[in-house]
Amino acid sequence: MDSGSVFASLVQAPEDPILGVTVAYNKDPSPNKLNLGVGAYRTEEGKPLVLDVVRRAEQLLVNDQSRVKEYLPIVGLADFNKLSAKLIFGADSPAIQANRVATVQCLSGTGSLRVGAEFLARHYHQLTIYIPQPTWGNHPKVFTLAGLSVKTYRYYDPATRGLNFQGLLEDLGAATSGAIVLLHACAHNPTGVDPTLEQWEQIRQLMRSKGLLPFFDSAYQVVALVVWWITGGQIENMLGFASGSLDADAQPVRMFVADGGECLAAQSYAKNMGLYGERVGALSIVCKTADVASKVESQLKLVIRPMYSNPPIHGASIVATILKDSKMYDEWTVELKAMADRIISMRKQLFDALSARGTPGDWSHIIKQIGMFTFTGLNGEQVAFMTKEYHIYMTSDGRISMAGLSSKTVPHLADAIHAAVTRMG
Ligand code: KET
Repeated sequence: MDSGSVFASLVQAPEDPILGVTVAYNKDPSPNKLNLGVGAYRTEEGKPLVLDVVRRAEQLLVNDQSRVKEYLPIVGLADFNKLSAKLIFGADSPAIQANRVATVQCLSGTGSLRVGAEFLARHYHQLTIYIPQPTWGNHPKVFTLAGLSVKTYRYYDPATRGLNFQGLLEDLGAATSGAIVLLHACAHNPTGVDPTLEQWEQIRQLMRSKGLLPFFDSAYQVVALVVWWITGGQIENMLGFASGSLDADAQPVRMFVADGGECLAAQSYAKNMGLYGERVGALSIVCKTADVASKVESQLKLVIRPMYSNPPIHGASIVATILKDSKMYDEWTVELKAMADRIISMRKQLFDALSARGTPGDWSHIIKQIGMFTFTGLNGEQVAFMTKEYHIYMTSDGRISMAGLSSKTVPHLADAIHAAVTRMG
């Protein structure tokens, strides 16, 4: 009896394309079901992982009787903000030294993107934002609801399963001058395809020449870098990073800061510290002068205060505890390396399993792509088939979360892909 309800005319909304995969998975009674939808790390036993260093930081926080539950300032925990800016821009970043970075603690990556977008919609002269095609499914919604107008630039070429660099340059070259451009800082989601450093440099030059404003989404920082270093056999670099000696220019975000220009960056600690549900993130806006940065921060407070007043304290305290203690920081990178190693091993095992089955097609992209996901190239029909017949859950664009796989489940997935390709090809 809903006819009397003032909401009776509502239609049932569809589930979210990514988070809805988990909803469907949870409803499936099959003992063989496998969730490769959401990008969340799982252990070899298929269990969620809380990092040891996070447990230790939490213990320290609980034992510290001087800690209270007062409201944080609107911009969040000061230590956390400073450490987050250092993590993304580098400890010796000239922009940080010159106090021209405004950093505010936000609700994980999504909240940071939303606060940044609301700020731009109010204060930036161009309301158009270009996002890559394809991109994380939530991007267009976050930006549209904040009041920006979303356009796309070419990014991925399904034929080569690589970057459509020519298309990207053409589209950004034709973009309205001054427009905002969303860039994935590393480990592009869903494709796992990143520009090379040389290509980044060309993108930077083009964007700066047209006055396009970079907005970096950094949801996979460090995880992706660790994977990259390991695959390049340069593990020393990772340890160098822990001690702060990694070449600062080796990261796209830092290239854009080094040229003295302005940019925005949304950071998430969901994946790289496994703090998904704690909702810890930061938005940084790099400005030309300290004076502008101070005004920007004051305006960010006006965006945040009526939205959620101020951010939660627990997750940011965990992050600050780890980042400011060099021993805990090192432990964190070692645990990250273990996660990255497991993801890379899953890539190799899946590739080998498909080769062993003689599955038609070239599957080398499984080992070439970067980060948590493999963009398989499977189409919506093949994905639906795998879900129905094999109880394997993934997003309909054919993306699989490699972190959700284990040595035990690889054969089941390989069987499913083989059947999908040979029967639904
Ligand atoms: N940016 C990108 C590119 C991204 O993949 C995610 C999450 C986020 C931002 C936001 O993460 P947050 O938890 O707000 O810090 N992606 C995974 C989870 C999700 O869709 O919410 C995913 O793609 O599976």
